[in-house]
Amino acid sequence: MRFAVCLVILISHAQTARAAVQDLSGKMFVFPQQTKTAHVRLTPSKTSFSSITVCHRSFTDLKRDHGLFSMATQSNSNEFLIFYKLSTNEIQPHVKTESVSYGGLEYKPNTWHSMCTTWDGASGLLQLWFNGQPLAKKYTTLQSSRSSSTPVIILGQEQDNHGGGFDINQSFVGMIADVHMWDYVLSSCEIQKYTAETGFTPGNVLNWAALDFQIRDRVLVDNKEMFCPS
Ligand SMILES: *[C@@H]1O[C@H](CO)[C@@H](O)[C@H](O)[C@H]1NC(C)=O
Ligand SMILES: [Ca+2]
Repeated sequence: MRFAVCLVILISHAQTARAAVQDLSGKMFVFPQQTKTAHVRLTPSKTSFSSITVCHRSFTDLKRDHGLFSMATQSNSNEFLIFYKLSTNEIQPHVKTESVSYGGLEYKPNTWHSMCTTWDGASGLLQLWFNGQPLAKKYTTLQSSRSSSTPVIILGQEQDNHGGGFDINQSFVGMIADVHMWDYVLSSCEIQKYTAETGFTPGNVLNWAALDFQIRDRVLVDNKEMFCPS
């Protein structure tokens, strides 16, 4: 009995340690296989948002639909989702039950793409910045993201329910880095600085340089630099 109690303490301690905050500057998550389980769960420092900005870089050669950033609440599995739809070659940001589409983008395979999505809860306007280029502002929904349940934020899989409901055919394979989230609309200038990787204000909800995350199954942390510095 005493041994069992000790074991429980050890296990819970190990889980706490695994979820420790890490500085991932210069690193990336590698999703090397198509699975319906492998993912990274990010713990945000805030849980309700009147506005949102999410920025990330990703690299893939997938020729099918895939999720790039999935935040679910108990009431909305697509509370905030960035999704690539192959059939129309569109990046589709979702807010709650609404979504908008951005087509005609050069979403080339085996290339890093920077994306920042801003959503202003006061006007309902959403805007995607693709590789530093601002795209048309589009209307989504007015309701601010206030929820009794803690949002679950997942990279590598697309949630169809709060923390699960994954579809192998929407999983992400490739690399994701530099994930930041703010609870306000980031200025154009700050988004340009993010894209250029020069001294931007890190996310106050998710900060890649102090990221609270847990890995499930085969996802690896690796160095992002892929070329010899000249
Ligand atoms: C995934 O896609 C493959 C190929 O299109 C299909 O055969 C399979 O049934 C799909 N799996 C699920 C779970 O939808
Ligand atoms: Ca889905």
